Amino acid sequence: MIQQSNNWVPLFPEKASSFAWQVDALYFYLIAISAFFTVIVVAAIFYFAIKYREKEKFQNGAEIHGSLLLETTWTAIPFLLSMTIFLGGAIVYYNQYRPPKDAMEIYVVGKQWMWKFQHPTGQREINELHVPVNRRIKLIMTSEDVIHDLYVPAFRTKADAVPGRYTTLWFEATKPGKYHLYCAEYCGLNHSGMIGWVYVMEQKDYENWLAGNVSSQTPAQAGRELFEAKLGCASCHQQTDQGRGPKLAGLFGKQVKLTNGQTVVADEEYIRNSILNPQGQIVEGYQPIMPTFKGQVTEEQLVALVEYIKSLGNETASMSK
Ligand code: HEC
Ligand SMILES: [Cu+2]
Repeated sequence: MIQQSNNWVPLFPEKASSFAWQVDALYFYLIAISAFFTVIVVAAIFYFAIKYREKEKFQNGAEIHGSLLLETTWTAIPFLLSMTIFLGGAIVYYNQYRPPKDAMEIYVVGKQWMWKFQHPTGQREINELHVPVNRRIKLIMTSEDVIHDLYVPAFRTKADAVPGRYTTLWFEATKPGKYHLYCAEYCGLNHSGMIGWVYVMEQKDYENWLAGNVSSQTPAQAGRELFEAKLGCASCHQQTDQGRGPKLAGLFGKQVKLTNGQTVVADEEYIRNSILNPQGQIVEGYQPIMPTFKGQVTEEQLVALVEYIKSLGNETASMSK
């Protein structure tokens, strides 16, 4: 199943994402520059060692004074070269660390010693991730215990999954196939077993796969249940502004004014913190009465709550279904 065919350097993992070639190009550019200067320097060492060897005892060399041309050249060339390295690196970095807005979002929870994935349609998988080809995928990751790091060599990308916060990683797979997935941060005894596969499928196959893995609930539906029934958030957060807590519809992505004068953007991290540490950021005009839910909700339930609150943004659309 693993396609190794059109792999132009046999030692390298396959290139299967939209930015894999950029990472490789940068890598080979750095290798080429290093090799070039290594050869020049080593050659010069030998050349001068022989040319200026001692031909006569206690010989004095001719004095050399500065040369502006020479000094300008050996300053300008390394400067320009290092700027190309910087620019190349910056471009690759920006591409990788700014997930596109239209990406499909999949939640990832790392724990000793497995990767848990949940699709927007609710399907869950462990140590396996099925994704459609040619589609931008954004992973929203966290960890239940220690720091892990999700790494897919064929996509040339990786990112830490950190307890207590959300990190993201995005990619667009360009070739159907089966690719290795690793934990790339030493995380304890069975770290080496924290591995799995990414299955990149044609859109049609992906839909079949989704259909064959019926899930009882989407994260947003599970979140709604928690919100309205199990955790009782709805007793304070109602559909109107009359409740004891602010109404949450349309909150996601908006600017929120806090009592300390700060303004923050309500992203996944903000919602997560609002649930676990409500006293940390108090919304302007409200009393600090929200209890903490730390220890009462699992990472997966948190994800569900975040997804539910996100889904309230387009409430009218989802209500009419
Ligand atoms: C006892 C009432 C109460 C309960 C129960 C409650 N909240 Fe709150 N919540 C508040 C109040 C009051 C605020 C505004 C003050 C603050 O930021 O702490 C708030 C703020 C928030 C915010 C930030 C809102 C914004 O406009 O920025 C979120 C998100 C939130 N709550 C989610 C939840 C969730 C999810 C639950 C259930 C797990 C929950 N709340 C349970 C009272 C409550
Ligand atoms: Cu790990």
